[in-house]
Amino acid sequence: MENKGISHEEVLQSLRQFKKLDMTHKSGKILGSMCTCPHPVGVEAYKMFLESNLGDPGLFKGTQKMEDEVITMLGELLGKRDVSGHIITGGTEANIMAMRAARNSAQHKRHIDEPEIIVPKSAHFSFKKAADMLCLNLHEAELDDDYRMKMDSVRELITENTVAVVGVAGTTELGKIDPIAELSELCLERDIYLHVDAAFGGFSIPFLKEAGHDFPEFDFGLEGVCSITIDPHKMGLAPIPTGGILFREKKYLEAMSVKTPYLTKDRQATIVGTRTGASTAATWALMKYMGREGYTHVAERCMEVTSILAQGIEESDFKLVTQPQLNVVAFTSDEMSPDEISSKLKDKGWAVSIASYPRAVRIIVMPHVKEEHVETFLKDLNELE
Ligand code: 0PR
Repeated sequence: MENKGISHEEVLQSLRQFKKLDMTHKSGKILGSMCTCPHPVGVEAYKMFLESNLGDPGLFKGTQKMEDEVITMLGELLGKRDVSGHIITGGTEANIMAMRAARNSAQHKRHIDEPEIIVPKSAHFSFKKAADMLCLNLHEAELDDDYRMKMDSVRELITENTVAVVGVAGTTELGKIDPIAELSELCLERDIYLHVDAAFGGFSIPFLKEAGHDFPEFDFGLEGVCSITIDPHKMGLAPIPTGGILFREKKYLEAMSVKTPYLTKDRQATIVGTRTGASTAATWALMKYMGREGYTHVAERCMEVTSILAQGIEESDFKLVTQPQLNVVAFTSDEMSPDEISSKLKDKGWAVSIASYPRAVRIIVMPHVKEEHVETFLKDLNELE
């Protein structure tokens, strides 16, 4: 750092240079991301609450009131109005919190030497972080032919040390929805904590369902579901990294809260201490502004563009890995590896990502991906050699 500062204008000039190196969602070229252009109404709300810290909520009573309202609105969306939870730093923190609540709740009932969790093979890598940090043994359940968690495999993996089972509603790589109703039944029967990772699907499945699309049950309407991850920064259009964690009962938050001696609230359950209120403000503003109608429109548009892309792939020399259930399309080719395809597409300016199971090119049709982008993409894809 220099001794003397530079002018505001010089700072801005340099920032613009850095910004030029970044890709933008608006360009339509980012095809492998679960993030999207944050909605301007959310951005405005976010900016208004930059100094509010929900880590010390007594100082920011308005923001705390908004968080309570957001949690109720999210609960309503996911089948139970009176849930407990927080707006946090994204899906990873949400999943870690859920695993912590599950482990501690089980430990309160009885001593477990080596707690275990069962996740589908398709689970997001945040569960590996959670297992590492919380000293949990992680077991991966097999998937069926349609890449959904295999119930037989889950049953086989359950032991007396199992503290949680995880199902995913909108898998990271293929957008699949695990058989949550069956998991719920099994977990109730065996008295095991069930967490649903709907980081991606939480802001679209309920709306698509309302619009008449056929989706399995996945939320608190199922008695066995103890917690749900839902990320407003993915299909909820909020600025990154806004995340959400909801618990069926307050006791799960209490099972992991610690004393906070000198703050305005005496206990805290989130992983982070100082916690931005801006994410809460953005989510509150967007849920009010968009309404169910607005979000249904966004989710339906994404599914329409997904169909156009999937159909285009089917009509080409490439092969769909599976029929999309949500707005994720994965494909392979007999001639080129996914890495080769990705690298050739990169030369044409497209940023796709690669699914690991099965290995395939993966595209997430987020709201910034429009029909015209998909058409140009398919043209470029068909010209690859
Ligand atoms: N759960 C699921 C089902 C997810 O898909 C993700 C992230 C998480 C949890 C973790 O959420 P956070 O990243 O908010 O902690 N899924 C995306 C992925 O790993 C995240 C992402 C987004 C990656 C944009 C790249 C990117 O450009 O693919």
